Amino acid sequence: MKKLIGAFAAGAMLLALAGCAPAATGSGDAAAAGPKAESDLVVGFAQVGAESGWRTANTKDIQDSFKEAGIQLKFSDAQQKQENQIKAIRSYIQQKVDVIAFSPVVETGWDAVLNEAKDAGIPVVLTDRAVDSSDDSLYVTFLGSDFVLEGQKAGEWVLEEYKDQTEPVKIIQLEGTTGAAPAIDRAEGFAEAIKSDPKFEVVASQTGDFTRAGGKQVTEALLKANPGVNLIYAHNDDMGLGAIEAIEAAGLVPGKDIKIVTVDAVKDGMQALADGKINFIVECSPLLGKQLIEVVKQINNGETPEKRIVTEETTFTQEQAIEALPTRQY
Ligand code: GZL
Repeated sequence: MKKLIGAFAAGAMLLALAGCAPAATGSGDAAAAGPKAESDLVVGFAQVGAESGWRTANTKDIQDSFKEAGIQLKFSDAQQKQENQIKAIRSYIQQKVDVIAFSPVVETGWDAVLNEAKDAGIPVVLTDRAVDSSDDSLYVTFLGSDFVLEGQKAGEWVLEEYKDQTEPVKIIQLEGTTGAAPAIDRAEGFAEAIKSDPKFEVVASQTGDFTRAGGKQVTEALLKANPGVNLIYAHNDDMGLGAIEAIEAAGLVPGKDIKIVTVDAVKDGMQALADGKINFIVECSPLLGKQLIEVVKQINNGETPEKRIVTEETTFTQEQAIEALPTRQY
């Protein structure tokens, strides 16, 4: 009997060494089987939706990057609903993908499904937005912008723009999706930056859900309720573009009667900046595809990626937008 078991073990070892071992299915046997051929890797990506120009650019960059890398991508669009993202993640777990990546539409409510991925031995990468969880073992890496810094940059521009003004500056804030990391953090960073000068007053703050239609609707209502507004701070270009429509419908001149500062720097926003309808944009890069591929390769090779990878980004004035537009990638 012992001889039989010995022969079986030797045979299994030979099979494994000859690469005939069952391909790693992401179910925790990756280490045992060693790195897979990159063309055999399968990544499940649960995207937020298609709510803004930024999101469209982000989706395109991720899909193009995976195609270029020759790594298989399963992709889902959650139409900005958390329950759809959770469903997609569960489906990727069932399919035993090698890595799950997603941009959490809101910060909370992920622990249960991320524990299911952990129990299935499937590593999770957060791209773009963070989760608010006490257990950071639930994800390998968070790859995305520093949204608090983005809000601070917007606030610092406001401080400079109005430094010689003594009378009050009335501000409307167009918030991103309620509960989303960029909305929470951009509001925090902006408030932090302007709190030093009491002439600034945020007279109203409401979510436009990161969409152009939402930005227009909320601006129409808030302008009616708050006469004499000087500035609109929008958490993304799309809501800022909606605000432009509302300001013009009210017979006012955007960029002059009411100044606008936004975040993202997507092409439509940069065009409005170059045209003088927006006054300043803080960039938030959607081009996360290549960095995500690098993280996937590190995981496949048994390496440990950085826990937090912050994307590089800048800011644009009207003059800088005119210069940058011709070669703008998104
Ligand atoms: C920021 C991203 C935000 C963008 C919006 O990283 O999550 O979501 O600023 C997008 O345009 O809808």
